[in-house]
Amino acid sequence: MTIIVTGGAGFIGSNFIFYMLKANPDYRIICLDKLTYAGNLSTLKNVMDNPHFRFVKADVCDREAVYALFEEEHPDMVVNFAAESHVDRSIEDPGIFLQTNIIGTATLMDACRKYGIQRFHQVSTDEVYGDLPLDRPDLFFTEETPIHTSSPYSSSKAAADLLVQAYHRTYGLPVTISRCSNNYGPYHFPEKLIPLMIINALNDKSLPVYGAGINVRDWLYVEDHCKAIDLIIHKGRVGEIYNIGGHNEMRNIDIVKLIVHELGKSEDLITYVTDRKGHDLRYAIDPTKINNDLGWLPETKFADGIKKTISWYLSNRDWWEEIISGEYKNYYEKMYTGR
Ligand code: NAD
Ligand code: TDX
Repeated sequence: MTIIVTGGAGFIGSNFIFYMLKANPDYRIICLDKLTYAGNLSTLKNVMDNPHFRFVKADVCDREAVYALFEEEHPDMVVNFAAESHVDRSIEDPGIFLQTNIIGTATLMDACRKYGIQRFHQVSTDEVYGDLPLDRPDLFFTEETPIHTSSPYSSSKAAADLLVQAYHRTYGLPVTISRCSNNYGPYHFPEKLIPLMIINALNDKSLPVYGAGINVRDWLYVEDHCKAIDLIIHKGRVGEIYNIGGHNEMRNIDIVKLIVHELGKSEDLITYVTDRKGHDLRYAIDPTKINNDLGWLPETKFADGIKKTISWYLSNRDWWEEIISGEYKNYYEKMYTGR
């Protein structure tokens, strides 16, 4: 079995590669990644010498490069993680989100049509469902919840999902889609809430909470997401969408306070800043379908996962110090100075 994993130098894609090389040691895994600001070759250093692994630097929108790789490798499956993934960046500059997330997905599926494939799996997000009200804890996203996006990021992901469904219906492409809630864990890029708060707290920098900090996210440890995708690509039904989430809803402010306490820092570091435009209030996944159909259940409790994550950032300072000393500095100043 040969699998092309796109976006494998990023947060979830890299964790998926590590998981797959362990869980399916006879598989060949090829990572195709453009190495944007979010992709980091050092993340993959422990697998670079693995004979079952190959890294290819390419853009998913580059038709020639994608077709050449298919001709060379004849993949059995493609798992598409490659994306521009940060909501705040999409608000600043939507164009690249449309390019990578929509055109990139179409280009990969065109290659799958041309060369044949057993499965094209699209890694989507719960954000395509929009948000839920804070005062209706009884409501959850199911696979039947209508798409209703808020940000350029989520709109580009929803557009990609619609194209994936169209390629299934029109061309019979054997596809699956998964829509997961917020992930956390090792190799999470420092621009996102949890790593940003861990790193800022460690550096005694202020902790910028958007609005009142009462927005709710449904957190899942990244390895549980990887296990769900492994199940879906092997046992999931073609043409189906699977929601992934573990009923772990938390308010942003409670996450930030927990990190502050775990690190023995002061809550005085917390600063309330101008809210994100169009900020989604609450995400909450109903995972009944993947529980019932594939027997998937999350294995890592948040209390354990967040401790593991914090301890990973403590013992992998080189990884994030290199990131935050580069281009990230300009990003941080632009987004947070005087906010
Ligand atoms: P990330 O930003 O950490 O990584 C994205 C990776 O894609 C990087 O390695 C980057 O170099 C690569 N990439 C970007 N543009 C590319 C292009 N044009 N061609 C090839 N490679 C390109 O993102 P992530 O958080 O790991 O998310 C991975 C996927 O999972 C995304 O599709 C995202 O929408 C989805 N998702 C993320 C979460 C989350 O909580 N992080 C939750 C649900 C779904
Ligand atoms: O500095 C911050 N302060 C803050 O209050 C940042 C970076 C975020 N926040 C808030 C905004 C959100 O309510 O924290 C929450 C989480 O923010 P992000 O980490 O940016 O994640 P989110 O916007 O929820 O999107 C994530 O989950 C779904 C991923 O980035 C997406 O790729 C995924 O699809």
